[in-house]
Amino acid sequence: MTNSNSTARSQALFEEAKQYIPGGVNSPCRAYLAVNDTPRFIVRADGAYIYDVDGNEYIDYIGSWGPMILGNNPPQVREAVQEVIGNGLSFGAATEREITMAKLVCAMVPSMEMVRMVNSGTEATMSAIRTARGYTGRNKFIKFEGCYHGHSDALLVKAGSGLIANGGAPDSAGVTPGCAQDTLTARFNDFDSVEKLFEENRGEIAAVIIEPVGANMGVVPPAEGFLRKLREICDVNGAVLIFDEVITGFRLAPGGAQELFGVKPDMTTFGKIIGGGMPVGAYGGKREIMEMVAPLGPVYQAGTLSGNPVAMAAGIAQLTWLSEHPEAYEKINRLGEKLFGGFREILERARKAGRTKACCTVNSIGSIGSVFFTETPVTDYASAKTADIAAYGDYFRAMLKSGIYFAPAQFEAMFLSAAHTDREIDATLEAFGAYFGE
Ligand code: KE4
Repeated sequence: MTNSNSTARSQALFEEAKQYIPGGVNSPCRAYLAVNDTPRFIVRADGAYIYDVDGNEYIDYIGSWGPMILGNNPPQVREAVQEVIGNGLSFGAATEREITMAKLVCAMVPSMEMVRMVNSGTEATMSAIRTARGYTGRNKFIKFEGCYHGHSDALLVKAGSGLIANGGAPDSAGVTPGCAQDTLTARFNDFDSVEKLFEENRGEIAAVIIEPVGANMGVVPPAEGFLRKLREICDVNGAVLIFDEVITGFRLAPGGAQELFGVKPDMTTFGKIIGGGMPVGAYGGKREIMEMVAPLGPVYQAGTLSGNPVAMAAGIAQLTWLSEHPEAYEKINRLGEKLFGGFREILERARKAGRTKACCTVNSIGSIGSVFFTETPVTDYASAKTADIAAYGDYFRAMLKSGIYFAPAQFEAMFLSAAHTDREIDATLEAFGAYFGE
């Protein structure tokens, strides 16, 4: 691609946006603050590519932060939306398509016996915690430092993603001590820290919520046996094990991380892929737990646009295609291996050649991964935080100039899609190699 790399139009739009929208963006992850650059305003995306308002074309490794597993603007999803949009955008009433979606999710994810649609991952995790509290009659729950589960108050404690993008505090103003007092935090991949909390809060812990693969402190896979031990300690203590599979769901396997690792949670939360790019989240799991949810049970949760007919059409089209094309997973996992393995080889050569910028650690699993600018192996939040944010910013800006669109923050994931091919991977490896002096 021969990009002008002009950002004139993006800059002008950003200045205007900042007058009306906090920070000029509707989500901090898009602000490019952590990489000290101008946010690229996007005009369209197609397949493995995304295009900004200045006419620049990029190979896309964000994919709308995960939803675009089929690639951008996939015809299967677009046509499904076009088919239904003429019937009305929303009814606020029950529709058959919601049954189709619920049955599809339960078929793809065996631990799901009953599911409720919401409009975001945030709503899904917030509702799952409330349901677990209602089901157990307990107040406290455990989350893990560096994991991000959306922006509901009780979960904005030692969280990841945009909270730590700029090296900031992992907590948020406006979350009251009352809201956060029942949120206990353990360390990812440190089972002793979990055991300690259960001992100190015996009989008081309603749930453990975890990203089965951390992806909001950068990508951090679970240590061997870690998830199984969480399963066991929750069983012993009668706590609800919640897998937040907003990123890993329908991506690491059709049944998500729980299928890949063979560990069955009591509840699972979804977002991103389940909506095919439309605003959809979902939570569900064991029938006896989900029967606590209104109108059946005493745990209240509602939503004007939950199960929206257009969003359901998009999500059903994407999930149906994924469930019928297991080869898509072979492809994105192969390309992931090639890309992240290629990064490691380039860095090894750079290290051997003594080129200074080669102090990086690459974590990956399947079609997601992160390049951390630290020589420390990254296995949790503390080790992720040793990364040099400024160095990441320099790398990000250089790669963007080479037409490669990575996450504009060190503590995010990169996402591949079924629309990526060897051509994009080879071009990315070439740009990556050039950056590290090859
Ligand atoms: P949403 O409310 O953004 O749909 O989902 C929240 C959420 C929940 N759980 C996990 C594991 C997540 O990764 C997310 C959202 N992820 C961020 C990216 N790190 C979304 C991007 C953004 O906030 O703009």
